Amino acid sequence: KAKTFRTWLEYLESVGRLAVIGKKVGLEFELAAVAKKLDGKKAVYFTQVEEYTVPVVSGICSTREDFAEALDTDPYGIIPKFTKAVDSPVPCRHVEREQAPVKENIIRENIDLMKLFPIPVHHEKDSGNYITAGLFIVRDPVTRKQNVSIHRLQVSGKDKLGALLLPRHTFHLYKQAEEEGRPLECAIVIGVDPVTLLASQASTPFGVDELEIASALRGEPLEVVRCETVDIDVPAYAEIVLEGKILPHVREPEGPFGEFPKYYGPRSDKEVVQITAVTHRNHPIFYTIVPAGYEHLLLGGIPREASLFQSIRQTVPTVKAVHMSPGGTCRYHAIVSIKKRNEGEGKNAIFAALANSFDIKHVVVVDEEVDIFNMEEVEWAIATRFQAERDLVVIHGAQGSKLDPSTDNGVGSKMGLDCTVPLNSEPMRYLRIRIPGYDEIHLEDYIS
Ligand code: FMN
Repeated sequence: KAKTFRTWLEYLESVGRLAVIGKKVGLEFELAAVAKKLDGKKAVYFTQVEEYTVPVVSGICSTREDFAEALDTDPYGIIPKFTKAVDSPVPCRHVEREQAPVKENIIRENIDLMKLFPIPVHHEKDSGNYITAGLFIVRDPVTRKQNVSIHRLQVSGKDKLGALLLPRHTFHLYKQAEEEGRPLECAIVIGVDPVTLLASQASTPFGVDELEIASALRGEPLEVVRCETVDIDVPAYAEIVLEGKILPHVREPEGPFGEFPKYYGPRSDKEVVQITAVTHRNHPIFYTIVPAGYEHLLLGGIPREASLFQSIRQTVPTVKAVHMSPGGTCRYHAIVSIKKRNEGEGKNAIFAALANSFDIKHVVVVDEEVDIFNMEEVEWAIATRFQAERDLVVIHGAQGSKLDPSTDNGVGSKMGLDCTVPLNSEPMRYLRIRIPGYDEIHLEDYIS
């Protein structure tokens, strides 16, 4: 069901999880507002966006269950499956242009992105229309390995985009090219299956191609096809591909833009992508991610959890599960459950979590019987098992997220709460009250 963007939409429709909106919606705010109302509930398919013939989809995976289903597992199976795929990528399979639906239409001249596609304006103070769900693919000229990530893209002209490239892999390859005075070729892929979408967010060592992680997750090689004007391979069943190059020594204003922490990222001079060709399927479907919605948060959160779990396991082998909670933007808050065997391990888990990613700001460690995906349970553990004097860890002046407005340009404090029960405590003291037989009671048997 999750083989392509379209098969996934068909599946969602067949199980009643696709809201089809026939009413005409505006590109500015209205589309994003309706999609946001359905966030965490249903995917949405807008058939009529202003006068465009191209429909728009959003929210293809906005719950943990959605991602689990796309990956053919349950919510607790996501992290092990993702970790395994990151550890053992599978090469993609090249297909000819004739076998690639994304080549059904090829545009090389007079490209006007806003005429071609309904690219929305999402938030009040956004600087304009933004592509938020494009898989941004570049290639390392030395190893020939590709790198995939998502970058917000401001429509800055008919065939020009402004990009935010934080200092990670894409940025690194771009700087290398720029130092040699050449542009960096890229492809922006819109509308892929949810598994490939999730794979794009894997935090891997430099040199790993996220499309190969997608192949591993899918259990079969992803089919890819070479671009028309750049030396990049893209998923053959994508809805839309924009080919182009990031220009060397060019920076233009981009932003502000409403970001994942629910604040605006500032306007500044950023890299510019010149589009060289557009290819798309017949009757293409445009796809947008409403920033800071569950889809956006989970896409970043799930791969982070996989990496966090591995980091903690090195120090505390009995770590049971980790959760980057949506209230903490799926970036800043980590909830960790462990089976404590030695006193002090709760604190070790805090250190390991804070060392995993500079984004992690607050860590809560609980015993394994606390359901870390239920935030009321987590709060209960803080309320009844935590004493600040004994269980609190605070570190000042560490690097954090620059998008957290409470930091001083990223520099701020870290905090860990060890809510594990002392190993030597008297057994009744922390025994959770329980009504025998509760789980076996079905109310239907009692209420007619
Ligand atoms: N990262 C950026 O650097 N700039 C962005 O504008 C940006 N926008 C994102 C939008 C969405 C919807 C999502 C899910 C992620 C976004 N990210 C952005 C995060 C990167 O795509 C992600 O960290 C990726 O794993 C980086 O890959 P790399 O380390 O291989 O370059």
